[in-house]
Amino acid sequence: MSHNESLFERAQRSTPGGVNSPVRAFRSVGGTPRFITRAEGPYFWDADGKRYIDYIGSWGPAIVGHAHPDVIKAVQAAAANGLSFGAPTEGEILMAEEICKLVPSIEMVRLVSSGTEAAMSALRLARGVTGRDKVIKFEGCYHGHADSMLVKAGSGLLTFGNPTSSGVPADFAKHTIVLDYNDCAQLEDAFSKMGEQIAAVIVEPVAGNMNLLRSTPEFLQTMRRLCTQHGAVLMFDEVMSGFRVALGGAQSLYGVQPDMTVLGKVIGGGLPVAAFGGRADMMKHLAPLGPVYQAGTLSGNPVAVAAGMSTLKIIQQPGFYENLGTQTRKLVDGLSVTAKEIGVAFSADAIGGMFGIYFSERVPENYAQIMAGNKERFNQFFHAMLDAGVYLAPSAFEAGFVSAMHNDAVIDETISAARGAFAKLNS
Ligand code: KE4
Repeated sequence: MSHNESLFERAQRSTPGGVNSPVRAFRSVGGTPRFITRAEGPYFWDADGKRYIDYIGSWGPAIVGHAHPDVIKAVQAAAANGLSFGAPTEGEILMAEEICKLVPSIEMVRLVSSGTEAAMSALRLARGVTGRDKVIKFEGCYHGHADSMLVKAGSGLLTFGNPTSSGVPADFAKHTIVLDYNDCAQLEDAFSKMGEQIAAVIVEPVAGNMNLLRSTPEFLQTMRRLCTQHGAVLMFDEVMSGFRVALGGAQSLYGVQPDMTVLGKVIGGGLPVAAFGGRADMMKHLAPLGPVYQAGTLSGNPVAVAAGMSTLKIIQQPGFYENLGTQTRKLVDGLSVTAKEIGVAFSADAIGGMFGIYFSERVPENYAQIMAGNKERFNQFFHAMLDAGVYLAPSAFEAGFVSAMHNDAVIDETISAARGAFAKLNS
């Protein structure tokens, strides 16, 4: 039995599924999860000492590469001064000011400890500001596991949502309307029927939780127009796309300004920092100024903020995103060319340092097309790549992430591993 297998067996005795977050359990792809012992640059090593080229990067945070010396030094220095005070620190001001500088739509920001907490708090704020209950989300988008976000489309288009998780009261789910991503007609219809009841529209402007899916410019523009027209809050969940697809996030690429933005992942550099922010007139409804309550023992934690600030400093270096985009594009183009040479139905897409791979002829343009992809082939490809020392996201419905440390040699090694993996699919 491998060390990974014995650790997994033991983990399952004390933790449900043996993991602290479901996707890590490999249930979508099968097999034994790899227990990671250490990571450096574009690599991490498992409990059996095997090295992998890592394409999840902690699901986004490790954009500068694992164990970056500057980040480690900043964390060590901060930790030496104490881990948490439950009182304000200057570092939190610096982080807030940096976020407001880099994401101009954010006039004020509140730091929290996870993307779920940020999205949940932002939705409560939108409901508090508007005095309305309904929120619109989109099939395939994930905004963390707060009750009102664990909802799938109702039976009819505009019927109330149904919980996707047990434990979510139907009474909560009914306030969430789930529409199809990139469908402008549905948005128009929803607003024409219940515009004055809608507190917020929340969307991943570049989606990454159903695999990578680009929104069309008209989708975001329609959302912006309708929210303005009906007094609803337009909320971009950029927990994944923020500082990942571009320094200014997806909103800077599309030129659409939301009222609120949810952030996470990269701003913590691997430690727990997330945030929600936006128009000052809305943010001032938050306690202790206003009636919308939100709090957190470890919000703005000084050690986590040190990791985040060090990461934000590195990504602002000249050429950082040009390099990241070039390397990610090299990866997806190399995979596509190789698959074509071998005759495998495959496509891939990349935005900034985020990519999607699809076992379908063309890059999907909506949720249904993503779902129509060949999941079994992805799973075979995933394991062939894992055996070859390349760790992709363990699900056909997740995006992949490249770091600044994925240089040409790393990309070339990945492509040659893919050549073997594609060939296995055809054998
Ligand atoms: P967390 O609570 O996991 O920090 O963030 C939730 C969240 C919110 N919004 C978006 C757009 C997100 O992508 C996420 C979390 N992303 C997943 C990746 N599919 C985290 C991985 C996991 O669940 O273990």
